[in-house]
Amino acid sequence: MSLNLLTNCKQLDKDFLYENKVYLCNLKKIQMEAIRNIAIIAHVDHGKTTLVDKIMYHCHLFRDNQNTGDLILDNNDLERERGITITSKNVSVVYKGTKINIIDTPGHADFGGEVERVLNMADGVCLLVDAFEGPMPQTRFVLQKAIDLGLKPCVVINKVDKENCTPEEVHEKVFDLMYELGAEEWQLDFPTVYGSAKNNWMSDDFNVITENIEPLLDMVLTHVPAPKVSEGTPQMLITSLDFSSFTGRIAIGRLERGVLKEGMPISLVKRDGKITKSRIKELHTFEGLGRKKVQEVIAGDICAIIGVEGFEIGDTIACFENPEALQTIAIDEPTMSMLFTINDSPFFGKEGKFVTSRHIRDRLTKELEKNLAMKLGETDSADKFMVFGRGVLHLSVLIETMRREGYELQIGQPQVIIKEIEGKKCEPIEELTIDLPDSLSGRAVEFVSIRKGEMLSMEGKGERMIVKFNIPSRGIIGLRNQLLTATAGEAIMSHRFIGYQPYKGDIPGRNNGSLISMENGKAIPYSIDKLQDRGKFFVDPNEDVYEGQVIGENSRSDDMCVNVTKMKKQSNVRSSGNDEKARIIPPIKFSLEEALEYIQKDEYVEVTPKCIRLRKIYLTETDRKRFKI
Ligand SMILES: Nc1nc2c(ncn2[C@@H]2O[C@H](COP(=O)(O)OP(=O)(O)OP(=O)(O)O)[C@@H](O)[C@H]2O)c(=O)[nH]1
Ligand SMILES: [Mg+2]
Repeated sequence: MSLNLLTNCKQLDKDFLYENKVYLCNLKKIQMEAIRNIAIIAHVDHGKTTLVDKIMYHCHLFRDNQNTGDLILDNNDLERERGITITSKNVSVVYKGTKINIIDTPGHADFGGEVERVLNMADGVCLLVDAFEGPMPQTRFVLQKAIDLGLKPCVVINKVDKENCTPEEVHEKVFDLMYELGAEEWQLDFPTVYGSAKNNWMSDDFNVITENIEPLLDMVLTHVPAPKVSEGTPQMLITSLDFSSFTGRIAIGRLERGVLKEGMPISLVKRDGKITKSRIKELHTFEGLGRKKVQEVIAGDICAIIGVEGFEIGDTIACFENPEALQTIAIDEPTMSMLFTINDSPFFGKEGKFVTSRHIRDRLTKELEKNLAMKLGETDSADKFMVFGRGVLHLSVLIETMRREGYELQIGQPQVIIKEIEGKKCEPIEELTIDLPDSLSGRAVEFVSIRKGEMLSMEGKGERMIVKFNIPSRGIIGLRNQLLTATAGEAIMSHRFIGYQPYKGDIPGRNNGSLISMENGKAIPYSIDKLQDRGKFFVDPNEDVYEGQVIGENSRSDDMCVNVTKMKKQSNVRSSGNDEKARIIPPIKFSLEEALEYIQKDEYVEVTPKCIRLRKIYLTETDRKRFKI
């Protein structure tokens, strides 16, 4: 945990009592029917979490002089490091006597499953759109889900402080998009506010800067309907789960109908219709950043239930005597798979705590409980698991989390899921948007075309160009790296799955082969220096390497075995050139995603709490020849 975050947390703890008092005072004013449940949805980085910060400040969840920092809800390590939201979060505020339950959602396409799931708790959405970028691929995806679920959209055109932004045009585009997505008339009649979450203001008119974000909150109160509550026995769809080491698993969802009470017996209707009986031990509602124990919850509110056993997301908590199930949650299928296997490299067990196949299986099974867009498949070996997900980032976040928890494992090259549809081999296709400096757009088109992408449109915006393509998901793997290198980090790309289409033919792989270590031992600086004209290295001088490890990239297209463990021959004569003169170029260090996108079919990424190494699946050259992959 970063130091900053730690101090933040301590500060939060200290002020918890104070906040609770303020909160309870506010709460007294609430009439229970005054509830609004909203989800904040948008494309990645359009400012959702920043806006939720400002809402929390405005509704006095913190003391005026309390410094809680930015992006309060992006509170796990990975979210902080990457500056993106990965899991959705619930908070609640009280505004003008109404309790607003707010669900902050992730914007990256790989976490779309998370958004689909939590939208089931909302009655309305705040759709944020960047006033410069306009609707982007994920805007479309999340809006489609919200429209399909019959939620009321409220539009927030954010970042109007940006230079060259076009709020009016963006507003029109949002309308067109909604129309295209089949919104009904009452949805098309959406209210809009403009503003800058970062600068803490929202307004009905983007030319009129206001003092705060009240216009947005007023919009929510006026236009998002209070939860529809029908008469009858209790019904709650379990939409999320949480875990506490004291009380075990906690079921979270919105109570659709009836009343739930502490100690009450209930029925749990599983997704497949089976019914088990259970009892509610404790009930909580969301209050501020945390939760509060309550005696009873009435329909419309979002609550957390402790004590129900054997539940899964998508099950219904219903009346003990006459249980009636709600429609369960449907989520789009995964499009990508990766092989997870135990680490069998010579460095096995040196750096990790959890290394056996049972450890890995248990951890993966636990993940499936809450990560609905992920699936687990068996293989012919007890040590290997096929994990299916929505994209490289979706799976790599899990791998990175496991690595930090002390797991050691190896991952195979990401594969897209190929399907046979009407006798034809079909593959997932995505819409890809690349936003880059005008002068470099030619390069981007070239890269994408090689990867079987077809250009759909090209639109200039100031000095930048927005190019849209349809491209097989296969072609996207590794593209980000290539584009960033070619554009000196200037390209921004995002993609969205659109459907399956007939297979587009072979896509050429990496141009360069691997440099493979021939021996176990230390990488001697002298040897690295001698081999530098053969390619680029991934290992540091004096790092331990093993036979079969991929230690660099060959400048040619084939693989080459090299010996970096060779010492310089000792001689009596002092040579004029010695080791100190060796000028070793710093090695290339891959992030986990880069490594996963880099490897070939016959390679693994070895992931341990300390290292990310690349290796050949078969470590010796004879094996590689014998079992050609
Ligand atoms: N110029 C400008 N920048 C903003 C505004 N609102 C947010 N940002 C910046 O945009 C970046 C992304 O903001 P976040 O709030 O993390 O965006 P998000 O939508 O939560 O992103 P994900 O959760 O990863 O989808 C941050 O650097 C913010 O400071 C705004 O109104 N104007
Ligand atoms: Mg966010």
